[in-house]
Amino acid sequence: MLENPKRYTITAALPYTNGPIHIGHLAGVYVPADIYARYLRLQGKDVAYICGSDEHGVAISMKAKKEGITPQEVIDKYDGIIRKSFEDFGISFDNYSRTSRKIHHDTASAFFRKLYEDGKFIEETTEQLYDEKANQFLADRFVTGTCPKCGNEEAYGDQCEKCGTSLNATDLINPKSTITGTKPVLKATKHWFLPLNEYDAFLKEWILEGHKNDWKANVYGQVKSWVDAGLEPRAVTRDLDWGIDVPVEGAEGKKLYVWFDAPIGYISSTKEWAAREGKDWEPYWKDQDTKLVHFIGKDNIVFHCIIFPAMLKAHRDYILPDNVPANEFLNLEGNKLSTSKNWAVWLHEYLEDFPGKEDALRYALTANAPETKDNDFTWKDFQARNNNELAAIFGNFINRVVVLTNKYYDGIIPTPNEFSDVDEQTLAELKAYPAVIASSIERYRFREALGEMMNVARLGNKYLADEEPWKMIKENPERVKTQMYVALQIASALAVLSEPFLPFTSEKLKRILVISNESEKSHNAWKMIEEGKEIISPNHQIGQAEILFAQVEDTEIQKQLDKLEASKKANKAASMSAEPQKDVATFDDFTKLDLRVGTIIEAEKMPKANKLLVLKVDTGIDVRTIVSGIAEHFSPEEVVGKRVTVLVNLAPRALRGVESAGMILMTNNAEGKLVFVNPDAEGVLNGATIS
Ligand code: B3M
Ligand code: ZN
Repeated sequence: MLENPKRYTITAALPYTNGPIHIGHLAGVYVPADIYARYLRLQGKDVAYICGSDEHGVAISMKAKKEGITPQEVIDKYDGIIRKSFEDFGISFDNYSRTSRKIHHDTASAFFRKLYEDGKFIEETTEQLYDEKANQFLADRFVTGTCPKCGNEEAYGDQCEKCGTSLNATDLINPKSTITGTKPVLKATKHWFLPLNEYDAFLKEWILEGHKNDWKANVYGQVKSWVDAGLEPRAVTRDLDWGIDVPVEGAEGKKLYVWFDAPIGYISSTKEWAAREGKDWEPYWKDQDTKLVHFIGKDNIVFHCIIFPAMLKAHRDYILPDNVPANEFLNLEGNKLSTSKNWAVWLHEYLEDFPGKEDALRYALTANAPETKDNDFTWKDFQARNNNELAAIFGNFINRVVVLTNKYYDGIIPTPNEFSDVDEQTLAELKAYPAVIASSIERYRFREALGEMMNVARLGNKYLADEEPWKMIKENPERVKTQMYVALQIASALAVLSEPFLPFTSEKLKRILVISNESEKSHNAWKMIEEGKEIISPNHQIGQAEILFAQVEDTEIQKQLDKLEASKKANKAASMSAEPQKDVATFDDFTKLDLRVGTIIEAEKMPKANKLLVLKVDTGIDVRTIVSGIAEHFSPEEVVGKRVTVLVNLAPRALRGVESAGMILMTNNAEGKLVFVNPDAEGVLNGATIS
């Protein structure tokens, strides 16, 4: 672990531009990385916080096919949404680039060429599945077929989602191209592989021995199990039509594997930033005194701890990450987050639904961060965190201090008298917090750090509650001056210490307390608190109280829960597959059936039968009795007056002694509920069988 580095390069995983950002991404990557970057800047450190859109790979091509637009349209759309939502949410990237930009294509190509020229790759020709109709090789996800393990007929080329086995596309029985539906053939193709097996000793020494104690157990454990299982050469090129061209002869029509180019995106984004800022990018990637930290989710560990480091090592002049504090996953209301199932809280939607509550989400996600195990986000917890913690503890303390200062002193900070023991002790406690918070942040324990920051607000609340200046003001106004002075020191410390976690609140609080962001004081504020120096001094004029954290109301929470409920229904509908078509009926067969529109005019339960209703139906020809097996789904009152479709020439038959002359047509809606045939009835899907 690098102590006191000269500079920091902090990367956050480049999001794929095939969908917007959701709370899982935020909790796992962007919020912790942002806390870290903001904290370091407050220490006056030299920081490059780097990110950008990951715009290559099969995920993008698939999305384009699905939406019927071009890959370029897909990436433009989602890059726009993602970029704006990050900005509105206060994620303080120094640069947010795109891997579709020229600077990245150039950087990634040059990287590949260097390794190629230095003989770091092996070339191999293998047989891959090829769609002759579409004239293209099929990436794993473009092939489905029968899983050789469990017989699931809809397994993908890389994985069977039924039994979880990871597969090669060539393992599938009866493979089918998802592009044309045809059966693919095997065709030889040449690719370049990075021989990871040759990096085995390097990885063992660097991570397994070198980072045994400072890397998170979940990250270390995953790396160890990969290395112990034995590393194999990994293809770094693909037969695809979307991506960066492989820049060597004999590679026409081939692209770089997305996981080869994407991490190089960190480097190109740094270059773009440095050029704009008039800096040199190289020390941020090549100087041994730079601390490189990758923030990622756990599904990206192998790429950041094994493959990318092997690439950097092969290039010979790059530094390696000092740490990769990957997080576990965040679930939502007990279920796995899923883009395709729309089981998510989308950042851009959150920002619309909860204007001005950016920090409430940052807080809830950090307080409940999946740092050591998967965690669950629930809307109820979110509401409680905002109302019972942010508003009731932090907001309440600030409000009391600002209101009382205005009430007693017209907002001018009083000159304290002699400190009591309690004052001395409170100020001493306050002084200790910056180091405690810093230590947690530097060990990537952000939820712990957040808890300590909130303890500063608790300290303030306790001080006021014990001292009760509002009772003292009549009998001993001089004592109250000291009390309010102490409370104001805590409030101004909160304005500074909350900045990494709650940047919007910190800014608002600085505005209320009139702590200028530009001033010398604000820049060194963290250190000043540590040294027990004043951030705001006697005679300083503060502003009026404002609400820092508005309540989150039950109705707002219910609205979000309803949204999720709607996703659940839609998923259920999508997963209900239509029954296969029956045997062909001739036109003659069809004309034998006499279907009429009718109205149910009377209904009663068949005695001693749970399922049957005896109906009187006006068919337009006559009024007849029909016995229908719908009593478990409808009460007699419900069906009277209903317009229905009736098969009137069905041979009559007696049910429990009542003759039934015809049949009323029914179907099931997406939730499996029996409904009368009416294609526009709620929830009736295409393919619903009429019977
Ligand atoms: N786009 C994967 C992901 O979103 C990927 C990260 C790239 S980081 C270089 O999970
Ligand atoms: Zn299977």
